Amino acid sequence: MKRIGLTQHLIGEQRLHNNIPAELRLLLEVVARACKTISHAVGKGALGDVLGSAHSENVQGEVQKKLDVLSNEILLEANEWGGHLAAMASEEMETIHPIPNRYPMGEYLLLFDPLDGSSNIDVNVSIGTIFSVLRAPDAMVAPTEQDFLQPGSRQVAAGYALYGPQTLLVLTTGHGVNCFTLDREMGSWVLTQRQMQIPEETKEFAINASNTRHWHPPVTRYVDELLAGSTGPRGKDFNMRWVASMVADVHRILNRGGIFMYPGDSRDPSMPGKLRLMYEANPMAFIVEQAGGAATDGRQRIMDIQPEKLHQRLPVFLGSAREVDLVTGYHAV
Ligand code: AHM
Ligand code: MG
Repeated sequence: MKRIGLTQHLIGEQRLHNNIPAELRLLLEVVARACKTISHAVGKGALGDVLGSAHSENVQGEVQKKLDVLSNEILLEANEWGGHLAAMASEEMETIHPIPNRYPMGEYLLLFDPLDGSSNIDVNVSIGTIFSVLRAPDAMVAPTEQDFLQPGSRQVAAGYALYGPQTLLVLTTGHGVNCFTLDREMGSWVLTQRQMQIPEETKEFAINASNTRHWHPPVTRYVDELLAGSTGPRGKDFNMRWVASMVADVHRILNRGGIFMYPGDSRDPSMPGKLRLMYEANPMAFIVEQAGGAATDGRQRIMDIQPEKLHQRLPVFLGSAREVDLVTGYHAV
């Protein structure tokens, strides 16, 4: 089989669709390279002295792990100097990170969750990096947080790296979803799955069931119907899976179908959900839609939401379109 690397794939896509100018290609190559470095650090574990807490908190009040901080630094350093970006934003930083004056300023904005699945970092369960690319507004002189607040439908690219038994890179630039496997000996990303499509028929769902008692009625109704199995209204048995790393759960759904839910619940009205719109839900929604699935917050398409804050949270329902439509419909009654 002829091996196609990331660069060759991106150039091929540009020739077909004229959607990846050289500057965007450079950006994606640099992000992919940073993910290789993160993968290497993750793989060292205790031998690299990278496990455990960094003894600091991020803006969301979550305790940062050493690998959260390290992955954030790797992405910042890799992307600062290339001239392709105007600014970056991250789950781990309170506000945006403009490109320092000593480097040329590019026309893209990059958002990332440097290491998603924090609770799995120290226990050797799959974790990942999620990223989203936006175009900087035309007349922008010095980037501000406001410049990032664009709906997900404006993303020009999104992807995730999955650090599991294999290291994978899943990427969309708006013409389907492709998956690359890291060849660890060669240090290169090799195209291994083209045009991924989420199967429509599914018997699998993902939700943190420990929150059951806090759910709102539409979520309870939907999950109860799944749990009722072959004797319930769905007429078939469903299986439950929850990795607690969104990247791993989404990757399973891309390959095998299913629905991922992190609903809002009745605990804290100021927390409409756990996941963040700009660097978790939007990139995943873009990928899932490009693979034929759907993504809503229970009421509307995630990518239509006009963001109000960089670290805005929301309920998330994504995966096989029929299932997402069903639970979204339950919110309307
Ligand atoms: P993180 O960005 O701090 O890692 O949080 C996001 C993660 C998702 O990857 C995952 O789906 C969810 O939070 C897990 O939540 P829970 O701990 O409730 O299972
Ligand atoms: Mg996260």
